[in-house]
Amino acid sequence: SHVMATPSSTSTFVHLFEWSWADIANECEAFLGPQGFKAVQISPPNEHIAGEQWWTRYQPVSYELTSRGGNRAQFIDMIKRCKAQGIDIYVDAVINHMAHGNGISIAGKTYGNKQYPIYEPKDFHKPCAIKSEDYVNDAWRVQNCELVGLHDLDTDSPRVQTTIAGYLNELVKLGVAGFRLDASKHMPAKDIAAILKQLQHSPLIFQEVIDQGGEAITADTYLNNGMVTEFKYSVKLSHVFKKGRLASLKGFEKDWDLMPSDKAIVFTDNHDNQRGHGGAGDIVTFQDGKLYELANVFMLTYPYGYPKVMSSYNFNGDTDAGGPTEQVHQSDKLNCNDQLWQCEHRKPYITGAMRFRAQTGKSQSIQHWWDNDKNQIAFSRGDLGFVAINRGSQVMNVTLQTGLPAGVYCDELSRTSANDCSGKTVSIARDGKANIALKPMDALAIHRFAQVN
Ligand code: LM2
Ligand code: CA
Repeated sequence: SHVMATPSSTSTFVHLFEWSWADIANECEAFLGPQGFKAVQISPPNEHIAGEQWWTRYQPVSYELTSRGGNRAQFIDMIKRCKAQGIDIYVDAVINHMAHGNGISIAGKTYGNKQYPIYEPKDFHKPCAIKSEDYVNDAWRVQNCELVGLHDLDTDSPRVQTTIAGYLNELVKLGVAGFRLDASKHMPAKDIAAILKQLQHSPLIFQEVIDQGGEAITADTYLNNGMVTEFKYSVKLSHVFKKGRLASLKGFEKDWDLMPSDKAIVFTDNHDNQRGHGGAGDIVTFQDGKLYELANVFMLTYPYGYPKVMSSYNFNGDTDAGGPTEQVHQSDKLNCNDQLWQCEHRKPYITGAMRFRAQTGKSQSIQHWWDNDKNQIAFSRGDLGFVAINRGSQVMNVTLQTGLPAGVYCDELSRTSANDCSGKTVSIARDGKANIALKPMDALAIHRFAQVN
């Protein structure tokens, strides 16, 4: 039976959206392992419909490991090479539904009339379409009807539950350490519980439930099964960074009515809402440049939830567009640039904030909160670290209590690696106070384990 795996408070993971298995293996070795990320969320590895759009991955034809990400051998190689770097793999498991209509899969198989290599018509709910008003007033329809025409599996049936559990168990046997359960809101929590009960190990589970309030189905129903995506965080954090006041972030966990920290998966943006799909709003994304980096700095340095860094590609306004055809890692170059893969996780401030979280995770307390009532804030992580963010248009120049012992500290965000002190430094006096100077749209994060001797 299922025992819940929980992440450590020092951990951060990254969604390498639409990256191939070969690229992910290379990234684990070249960057993620050496920098200290905990895990990668990969795009769905199951056999899916043919087509160029990114969302073909969300239309399963079978649970065979043939996808745009690569084949089974490449999948296994990725897991091994990432594991050797200390990096876990989280699979995006699409288990609420199968592909819409009739067609051909990426592996050349045909499907149609609810006939798939692993399912037959009796494994599905009677067809009905989820209408937008159902989300507000009809929980049954949200879970038993079809989401955008995707044939809805009868997740209440023992045969379907065993088939899904078989898929997840197979992945765990290959070394997969966690699952994002896609479209969890569209499955009754008790069906998910019955599937998880059949798992032979304890992978980390996080359920994708879009709950921004006001709907018939609420995220809290799912907390007994594992972690849950906290969409309120993404929307509200985006709002504050784009058009609010950073000072209003003081005590946000209570103000925003969020789920408990140890249940929450948090993110600035995700693969859906960054392009106007699932639960979109006015979301902060890579297109916001420095503002986006500062939002990530806040997410990563503040002790709430298990943070997921989004790693995207330029889609030039085409919200259906698949990823670049160029691989990220080519023999002579790295295709991380404005036109192709965005590699947000490699932006120095984002990577640096991830390292800060790894170093300060032992202290969950926020102390010495300071703000100027506008867009300059600062806080300490107990006596382990101190953060300041200036999203304002004025220079920040203020003497603050840091809660840290006297010394000269290296800023984790602006140094080029964890072994040098090439960026800003902060001098803390005997009384714990320091002069904090930041240009507009800048931040710093210092901690006990990066000091000038
Ligand atoms: C999810 N979470 O609950 C994913 O995060 C989201 O990306 C998925 O939608 C969705 N649930 C189903 O797994 C994406 C995409 C949709 C796309 C579906 C299926 O956002 O636009 O729908 O995947 O590929 C597409 C078409 C839609 C069509 C449907 C069926 O956009 O117009 O509906 O395929 O052919 C007839
Ligand atoms: Ca369903």
